[in-house]
Amino acid sequence: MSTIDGTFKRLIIVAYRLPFSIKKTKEGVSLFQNSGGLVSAVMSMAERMGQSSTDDAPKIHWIGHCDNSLKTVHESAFENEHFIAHPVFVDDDIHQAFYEGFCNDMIWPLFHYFPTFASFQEKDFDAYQQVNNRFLEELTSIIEPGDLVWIHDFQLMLLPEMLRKAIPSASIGYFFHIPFPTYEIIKLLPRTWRQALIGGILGADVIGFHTADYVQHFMQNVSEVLALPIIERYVVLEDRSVFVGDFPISIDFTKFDEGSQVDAVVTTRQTNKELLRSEKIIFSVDRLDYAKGITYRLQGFERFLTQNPEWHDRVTFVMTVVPSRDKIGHYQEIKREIEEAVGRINGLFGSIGWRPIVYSYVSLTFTELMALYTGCDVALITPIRDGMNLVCKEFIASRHDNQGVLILSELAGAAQELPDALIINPTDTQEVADAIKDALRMPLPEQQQRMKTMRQHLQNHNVFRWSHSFLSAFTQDDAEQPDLATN
Ligand code: GDG
Repeated sequence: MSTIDGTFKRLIIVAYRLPFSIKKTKEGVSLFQNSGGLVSAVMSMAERMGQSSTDDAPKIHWIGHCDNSLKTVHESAFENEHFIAHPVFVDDDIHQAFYEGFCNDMIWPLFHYFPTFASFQEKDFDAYQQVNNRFLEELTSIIEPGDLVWIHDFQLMLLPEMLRKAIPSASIGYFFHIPFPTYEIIKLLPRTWRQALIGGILGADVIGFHTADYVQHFMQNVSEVLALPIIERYVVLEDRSVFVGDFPISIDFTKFDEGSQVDAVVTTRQTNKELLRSEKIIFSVDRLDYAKGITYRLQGFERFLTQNPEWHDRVTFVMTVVPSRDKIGHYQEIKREIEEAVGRINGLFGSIGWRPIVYSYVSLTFTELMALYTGCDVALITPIRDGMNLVCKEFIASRHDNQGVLILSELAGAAQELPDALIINPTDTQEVADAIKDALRMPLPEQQQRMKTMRQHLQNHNVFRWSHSFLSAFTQDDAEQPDLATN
């Protein structure tokens, strides 16, 4: 049997979402593999493990939430060539309080610095504890000695400590995908909640964040909330120490680089160009979310149009918003604001032959997404707060032609790695308007030079390097760890 980095027997991923979506069909069920960064990274690790042994690549175990309508489906159906999925079923009312309540209406706004949007409900915290406990039950039913458990994201902050208590010798990694805020924000949480959440994460052996800032914020919270000693990158507990590091997530560079050449992408790109008939195209795509800064982005574009009439009729902003969480009030509100702004700007500046903003509220296919990444002149990515932001990295990796300009918010984690983008503050609508003008006029050699530098960085810092460096933290030399006896 091959091992992960020579140390672990099996990898168990635990994340709220399974690696595929499952649909009931007449014949049984169909699995649709999702192609997100985490799934690609994990698949490549499985392949690497297979290459280093005479066995086939071992399947990765993956624990995730599953809709109750699939409860009657036999467990053997939850398996494909890469993954063995272990579904976690949760009663509908508990799931709603956990997911729409605690996760998306409390942690998400609070951790993205929208404290006034956060709703602090005891019943939601109870549900959060119950759901983390349901994941624990599934985990303890499959875990074996020698396994490495890698837990993901803000939906499962209590799980590392729960697992540590159940199986003290377990090897546990935890990765946080959204920003980790300063203590001034965390302080808004009731004392028992903040102690439980930070203590919960500390059940892991290795904890990862996207940036050094988030690591620093986490460490500050560990000191303030739990008064635990910290030595360099380690939190020192009674009987063990926990490594906390920055591991910026990335993308499968080759998939996007090669995807740009695929026939269907080339054809769709050409069709888009013919339909839009615009000298320049600006593109953005985000899930519907107040943290993505979509309304400020529209204000910036409006200001650009007001100040630069010479660009009227010549530039089109293709803005795609992907439906998300629209049962929650703040999401419905932001959707209404976006649609009002688009209507107003198109009404103010548009003409019979020119629609300044082509807005759609849809999910794009991979081909459509690639056609827009590769067919636009400017990608306008302006979140008010974003853990990393993969869209900007995908845009760069797609630009095999070394052309195109990235305008990127300084509040996205990715900005720390991509200084060759035009970095803006998303609430400074004048800065956004100026950046749009600069991007549209940027000479080709400058575009190429900036794009080449960013592409080189992402080619080296891809998602495989991310997962590898996270997992390598488990095999660090013991000499690097703090001496517990002296503390
Ligand atoms: C969280 C953090 C962090 C988007 N629209 C379509 C589509 N997408 C794909 C993109 C990209 C992904 O969704 C979005 O990734 P982001 O990183 O931008 O944002 P979140 O979903 O909020 O993710 C974030 C991330 O976790 C990873 O740690 O970077 O900060 O919030 O891959 O391609 N894909 C398709 N059609 C669409 O319309 N096919």
